[in-house]
Amino acid sequence: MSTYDTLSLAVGDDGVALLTLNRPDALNALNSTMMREFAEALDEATRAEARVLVLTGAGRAFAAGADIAEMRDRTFGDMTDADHLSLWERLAQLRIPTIGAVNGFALGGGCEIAMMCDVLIAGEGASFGQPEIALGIIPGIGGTQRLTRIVGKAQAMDLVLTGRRVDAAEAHRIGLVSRVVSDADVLDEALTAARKIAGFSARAVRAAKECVLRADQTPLSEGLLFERRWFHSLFAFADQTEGMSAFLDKRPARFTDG
Ligand code: CO8
Repeated sequence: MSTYDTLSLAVGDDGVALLTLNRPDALNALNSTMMREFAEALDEATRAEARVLVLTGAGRAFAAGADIAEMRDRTFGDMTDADHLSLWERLAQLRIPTIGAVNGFALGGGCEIAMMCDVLIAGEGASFGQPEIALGIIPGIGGTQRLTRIVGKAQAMDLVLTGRRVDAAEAHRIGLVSRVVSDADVLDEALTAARKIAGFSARAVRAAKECVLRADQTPLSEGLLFERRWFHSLFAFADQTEGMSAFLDKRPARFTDG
């Protein structure tokens, strides 16, 4: 377990990394120290050869957004010169799957980070929203772009223009989250899913993630070709023979990443 000032990281022998945002007194508001440490922790998880990353928040929030106290006196020059915010994007660039375990508030930048995760598991008491409009700003790390791609224009406009919060049930209905479970079960559910993914062939998992993400970025014909090429490629590896042999032999597969 590595403890930073604003978060902690634990990478288990099972290949699952658990990254916990940890400023509970400020509802895990995302400040510049946390952004720097977040990038360092992602590097650490990569060095430790984590196969799946679970991201959660300590206390009663996943994250209630960017730290408003830190941001209030910033100028345009401060924001653009230091390129404040850019390191958060590192989460979206991870090659391994990421699972957000959302307890409580996921607002503003917190909702945007949640949307960078590949799978989102929310507790019944979770709430999501892009309340930046009420602060005289707009979302800055994907709240107008990822949200629109995930839930469509009608829902995204509603959330971004009114700043209203949606509860976990509504978030599930509009396709913002993958699963809703009881608040007490969120982390366990996420860790169980992470362990399951970590047990599969790493190359197949990487291919699956890359292909799904491609769907947002290419015309259908290109996406289908990309998927087909990956599908063919996986037949180059021993894990394909093992997975299919295990099925036919009626035994669990022993993937070796070979
Ligand atoms: N920034 C700084 N401090 C915060 C934040 C925040 N975003 N959210 C909560 N806190 C602090 C409160 O100031 C309070 O501190 P203190 O105890 O010292 O007064 C403590 O956390 C507890 O909060 P509340 O007392 O307000 O708790 P409530 O249960 O009454 O309310 C809410 C919870 C509804 C979540 C409320 O705190 C709230 O509305 N928070 C702000 C939400 C918000 O507007 N978020 C958007 C911020 S802007 C943004 O995210 C820009 C995104 C683009 C860049 C992203 C880069 C990371």
